[in-house]
Amino acid sequence: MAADKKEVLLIGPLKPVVVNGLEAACTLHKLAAAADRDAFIADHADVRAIACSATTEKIPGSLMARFPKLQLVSSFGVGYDHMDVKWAAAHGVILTNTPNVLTEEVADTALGLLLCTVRELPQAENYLRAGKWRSGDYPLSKASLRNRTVGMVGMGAIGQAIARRLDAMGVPVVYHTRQKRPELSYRHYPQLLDMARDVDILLVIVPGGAATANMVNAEVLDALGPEGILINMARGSVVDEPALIRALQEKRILSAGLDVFAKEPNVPQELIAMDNVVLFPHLGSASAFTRAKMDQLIVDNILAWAAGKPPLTPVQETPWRSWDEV
Ligand code: 8YV
Repeated sequence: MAADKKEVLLIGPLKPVVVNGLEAACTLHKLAAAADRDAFIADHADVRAIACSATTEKIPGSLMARFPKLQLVSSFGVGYDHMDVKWAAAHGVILTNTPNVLTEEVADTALGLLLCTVRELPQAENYLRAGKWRSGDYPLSKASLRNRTVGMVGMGAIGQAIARRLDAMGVPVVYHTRQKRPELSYRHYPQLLDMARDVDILLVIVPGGAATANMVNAEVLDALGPEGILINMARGSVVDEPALIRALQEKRILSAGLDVFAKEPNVPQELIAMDNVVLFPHLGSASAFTRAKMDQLIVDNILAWAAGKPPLTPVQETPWRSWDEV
């Protein structure tokens, strides 16, 4: 019955899976369609659930505070550094993300970026397209995966999916996390610097946010050394971008493959000008197949809430106990 429909505020792009999925069961208020964003928020201050359809939409505490009855923010993306988790935890708001459904896709993309960077595949393709092959072969790639160990910075679900792929390719894997994962047989490094000294590829796949900000800094890059390759599949914030640019320019590391940047979609001109980097426009999960699953999970978390059931994928900082009153 229409009268029973829950009110939901949608922040972010009007994606068909999200809009259709939510409109089937809820009354949806679309912030993206509002002429005056501020007035629209004030008019809908009573909503108890928000859907957020893009990680580019920031959800600070000051925004959540404008909805005094807020119980749930169901967001797109496995990463949730765009939301103020501390505020939500302190105010009893459950945040949900979209893990699991993108794990294998992001791992596939990571392998693609790794191979492109190590074997210079985009550069070689450009060489062919520019008609240069007729005058001679593309130079041998400076690096190979055959004589290298990959040091994973982060070893969550996506990190492990990447490591499984590297296992199959016969590439040794080690990892750095704050806590050792006893269930894994890969060598664990408690200190990132020690691992950077021992390996020649760092593959970054940790959550963004304050705890990991700039953890790959000039010191880590110098420990990686002149044969070193950095692959970042996580968040731009994890790497000190100006330090990385300097290390690449001064050949203190060999090359980098980057799917993420500090100020997306703005990519520093210095990186664009370099031929020893491979740059992807944040492609990790970006297939129609996987994005539809992520969008559906935004909807399914809201539908669970609307039915008074536990959310499917609350983030660990805001575990679900009960919806006092839905
Ligand atoms: C998206 C991601 O590509 O899920 C995440 O956290 O980073 C990716 O799946 C990204 O959110 C697009 O902006």
